[in-house]
Amino acid sequence: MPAGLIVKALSGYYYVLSEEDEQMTSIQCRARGIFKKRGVSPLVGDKVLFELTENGEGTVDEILPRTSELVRPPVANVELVVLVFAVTEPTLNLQLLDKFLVHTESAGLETIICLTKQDLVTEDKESEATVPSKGDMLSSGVSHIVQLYESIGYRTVVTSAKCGVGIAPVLDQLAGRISVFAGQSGVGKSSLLNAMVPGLQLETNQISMKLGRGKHTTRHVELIRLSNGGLVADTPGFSQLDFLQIDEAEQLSSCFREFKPHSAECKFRGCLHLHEPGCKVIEAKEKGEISLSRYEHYLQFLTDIKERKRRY
Ligand SMILES: Nc1nc2c(ncn2[C@@H]2O[C@H](COP(=O)(O)OP(=O)(O)O)[C@@H](O)[C@H]2O)c(=O)[nH]1
Ligand SMILES: [Mg+2]
Ligand SMILES: [Zn+2]
Repeated sequence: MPAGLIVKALSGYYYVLSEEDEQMTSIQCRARGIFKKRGVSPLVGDKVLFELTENGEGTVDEILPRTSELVRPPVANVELVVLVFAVTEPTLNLQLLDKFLVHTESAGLETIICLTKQDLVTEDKESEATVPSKGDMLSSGVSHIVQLYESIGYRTVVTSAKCGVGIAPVLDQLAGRISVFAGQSGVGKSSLLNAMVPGLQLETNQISMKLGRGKHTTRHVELIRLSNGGLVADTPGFSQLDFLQIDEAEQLSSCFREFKPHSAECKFRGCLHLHEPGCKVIEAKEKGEISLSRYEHYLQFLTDIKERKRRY
C-alpha cells in the first residue's frame, strides 16, 4: 500500500502526496469509514497509507503514528513554529509574543521568531537631526528585541517581504519538515510565504475571517510546499490562545526558558517567584539577567491562570 502525506483537507476530502510520485501531484482521497467509528480523523500533516481507487481517487486506510498534534490550526507532525510579528503596523505586542512562546514551550515545539516589515523602520543615516526620528527609535528597539530573544535561545530573524530581506534565513529553517506560521492577522505571514515560493500568490491583506467578511468563504488548512522539502501551513490559527494545557502555576515558570537555571536555585521548592524569600529568579530580574518585560508577562500570565482556576 503506498504511503503519503496529507497536504490539504477540504469538504471531507484529503489530498495526499504520494512518497513515490515525482510529479508531486496530490491524490484526492476519502477517509475509510473506520476512522469515524473510532472517533479519529486524519489531519493535514499526517503520514498515511492509502489505496488508489479506479477513478484516480483514493482511500486513506491508515494513519501512521503522529509526533505532535496541534488543535488550532489542526495540523499533525509539526516540528517548528514560526512566530510572526511585525516590527510595526500592527504595533509589536511583546506580551502576545511571550504568550505564544509559553504555548510552544509547553507543547515542546521548536520555535523561531520572525520580525517582519523591517523596511518600515530603517534608520535615516543621512539625516543631521539631533532628535532621533521615529524610524531610528523603532530601529534600536528592534535590535534590542532581537538581542533579548536570541539571548534566551530563540533564533530571531528580521525580514522584509517588500525588500527581500531575511527571506533565505527563514527558508533555511523550514527545510525538510512541517512548520506553521503563527501570528496576528496583518503581520505579513502570507507576504513572507509569497516571497519564499516563486509563483505562489497567497492572498494578502485579507480581512479577518473571524469577522465573517473575508473573501475566502472556505476555511481549510493547506500545507505549502517549499523547494527545500519544507511544508508550511499558513493559517490564521493560534489567534485566541487561552492557557489550555497549563493549569499548574509551577508549570508556567518552566515555559520561561531563561528562568530555569535560576529557579533551580530558589530557596523553596515550588517557588512561584512572586515575593518568596531566597528567590533567585527575582534576584536575576533585579540584576538585569532576566528582562523586566519577560518577568512582568510571567506575572500577568500567572494571574490569568490563577483566576481561571478560581472560576471553575
Ligand atoms: N512595508 C511592508 N509591508 C508589508 C510587508 N509584508 C507585508 N506587508 C503588508 O502588510 C499587510 C498584511 O500582509 P499579509 O501578508 O496579508 O499579512 P497576514 O495577515 O499575516 O498574512 C499587507 O498590506 C502587506 O502588503 C513588508 O515586509 N513591508
Ligand atoms: Mg495571510
Ligand atoms: Zn523563585
